[in-house]
Amino acid sequence: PCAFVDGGRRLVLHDPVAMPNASTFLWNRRMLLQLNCRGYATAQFMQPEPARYAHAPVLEARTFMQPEQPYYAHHPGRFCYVKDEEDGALFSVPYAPVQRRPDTFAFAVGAGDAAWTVACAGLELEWRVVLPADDVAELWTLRVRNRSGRGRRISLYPYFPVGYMSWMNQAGEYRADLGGIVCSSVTPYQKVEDYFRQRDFLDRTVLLHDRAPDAWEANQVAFEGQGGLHAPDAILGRDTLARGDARYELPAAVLQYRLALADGQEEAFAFVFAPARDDAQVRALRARHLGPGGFAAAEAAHAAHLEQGRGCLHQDTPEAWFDAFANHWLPRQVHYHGDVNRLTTDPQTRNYLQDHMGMAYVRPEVARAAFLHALAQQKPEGAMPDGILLVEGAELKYINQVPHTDHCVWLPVCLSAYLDETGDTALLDEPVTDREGYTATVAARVGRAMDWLLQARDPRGLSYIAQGDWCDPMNMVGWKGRGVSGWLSLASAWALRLWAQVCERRGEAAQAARFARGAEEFNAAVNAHLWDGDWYGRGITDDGAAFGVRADAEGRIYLNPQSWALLSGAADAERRARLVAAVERHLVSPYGVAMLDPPYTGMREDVGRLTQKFPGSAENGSVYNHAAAFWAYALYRVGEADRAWRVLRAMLPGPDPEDLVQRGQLPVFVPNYYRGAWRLYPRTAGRSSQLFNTGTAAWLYRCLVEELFGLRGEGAGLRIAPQLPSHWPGARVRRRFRGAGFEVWMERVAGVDAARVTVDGRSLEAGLLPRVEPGRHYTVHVELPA
Ligand code: CEZ
Repeated sequence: PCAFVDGGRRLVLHDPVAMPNASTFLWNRRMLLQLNCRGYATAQFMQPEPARYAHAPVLEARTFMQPEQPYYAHHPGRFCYVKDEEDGALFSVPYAPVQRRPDTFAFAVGAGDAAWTVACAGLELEWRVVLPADDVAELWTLRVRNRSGRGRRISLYPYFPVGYMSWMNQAGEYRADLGGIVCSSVTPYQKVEDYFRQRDFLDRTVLLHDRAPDAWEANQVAFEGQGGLHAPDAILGRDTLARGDARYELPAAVLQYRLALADGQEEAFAFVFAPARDDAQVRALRARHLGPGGFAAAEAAHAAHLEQGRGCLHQDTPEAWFDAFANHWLPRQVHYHGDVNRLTTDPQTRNYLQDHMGMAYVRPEVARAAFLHALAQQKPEGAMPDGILLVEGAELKYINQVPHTDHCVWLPVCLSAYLDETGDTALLDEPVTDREGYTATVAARVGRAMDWLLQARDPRGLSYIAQGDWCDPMNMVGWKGRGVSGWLSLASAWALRLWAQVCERRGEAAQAARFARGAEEFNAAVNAHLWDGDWYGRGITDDGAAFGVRADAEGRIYLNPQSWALLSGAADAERRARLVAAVERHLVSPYGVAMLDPPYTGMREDVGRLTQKFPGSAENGSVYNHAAAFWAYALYRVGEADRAWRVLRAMLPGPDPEDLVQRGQLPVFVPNYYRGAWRLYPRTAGRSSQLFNTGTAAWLYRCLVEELFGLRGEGAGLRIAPQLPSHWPGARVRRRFRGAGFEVWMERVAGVDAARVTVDGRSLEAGLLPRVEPGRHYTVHVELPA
């Protein structure tokens, strides 16, 4: 149903219903727009909290971004009805609300735009949106061409639902002086202090045009009448829209253009859909964007911003489909996370740190600033807070009000990746002052975070979990204060080990030894209390019951402890072999590696709300790609290249059409999960969450750069140790690294028994290029055993 074009820069979906929820997203520094192939849209902008200018028709709950959002007829979207004035026949682009099958359909998704080309009843329409670089506005163009071989009389009705803006005050009207429909509202509140906070909100939603319409409608109910959205009364019951308004009624923005088109004639229209505060802002929007060249200038500026996120790797392998994704789309998704922090003002600390781990490969200067920003919020006792506040006045919300104990772990994990990538050891000596006014260097602060992990242990030497660790909804393992996390104990071990290495390189031998010893203690404690014969258990509850163990009928085996036991070094060779086999047997499914198995089918009060999630969704046994990415990374670290490749490849849908349809996911971002429970619910297994906020992106990119292609920074140099899957005869890669360029050519050669690396014709000792000169271009040849 879909194919990459333009060297992978664009993806085109040719069917509006084969993958009905397939979506893409666009963002700039201030807003986010998710569009699905049928025209439904979800937009948010920062005010400074995420806010909407197109709403559902009922009061919406404020929440974080959800997986598997339902789409329904009145869901916000961006549509254009097309009526034949002669016979009254109706269709709409892109597809909804009329849902008449077009003759041809193309949903073409680019880095900075989304465009539909739809041919129906002799007419061809192009419907396209771009975002400006730094302004909250959607810039839409509509082109219509008559291809019917005769003259046509038609009406076009761009329709932008605005929805239920407010229970206090909402209205809509056409404003000829402003050139469009203006819907106004007052964001509801009750506390007087909110008045002052909200006084300057952009409480209007406007649809501005470049060509004056023949008629309009600003009243949703009048527009639909009894016909409903499939056949609105205002379109089918009359020649022209009634020029209506909404007075404390549901507003909508509908325009009408009546056209007589000769055969072959084309007409074009431009629209701005945006929030605004007042008339002055509406005029400014118009002046900025609807003047000559406005859209083109905005698009160019936005493209320039996106170009900064192009990543550090370009690959050419036997899997062209994967290459397209990895060269254009994956770095874009990594960039999105680091660029706007998932459009929150209080990202979860672990997300913030991992998102910026990804940014280390894309825009390292942004990552650097983020690490410093996070460390300035370290608590006096060395712990990291649950969320990082990004703007003045932001508050910890939602899940960030629930105590999780893993946040310190991500400091060494993410910083060591940053240091390897950039060689920026000066960061470690940067002083960081916190809100209490206490100043300490980055290195000292991470050391304190490690000490915090070391003291947050129970008498067995295992990490307390409180109300969650990496797994947010694992909230009742330790809420009484005794439960421990096996995963976190292993993660602490790995973090301590990584940090011990950094200390060692800095000549802090005593610290290094202490942290290395701490790592061993954690590993030993997990081996003593949580090795279950074939795999590691997930934790021990407040009441002393180990879970994620053979004895459990549900949630018998969890992926994360296995992954991190490989990373932390807890598992010796025999245990390694056993746990890898157990994961293969219990967790590997046709759609990737599940996070746990079997999924829970009912509440387990000593594990928590994770067990209440629908079996196979999210943390309850889906193919949770973030966890799968840890597993892939861990497999690479122990040299299991083929297994690791299979895990990575399963994150990307297609090109097999059946797989694409089953997952419903376009290969333009990796979703946070695919449904699991493939034995229990095969019909829904594999279905994508369509949620593009995920730590997966950063880890997947890291896996490609450092492990699959094996181009990982080490001290002042570059370690070259590819781990291509055994069925690949070779690959070519271009890599940007610390200001130098590398052209790497890898191939399997018969008779070679260990990798041989030459750089500019000279052979390298143990694959390590000891010093990299910025500005230089290197040609690398790697011969791999056949
Ligand atoms: O959120 C993610 C978190 O952002 O879940 C991950 C966690 O590591 C990330 O930090 C695993 O738990 O609260 C919930 O139940 C939510 O389902 C979150 O767990 C989940 C959301 O799906 C992401 O938006």
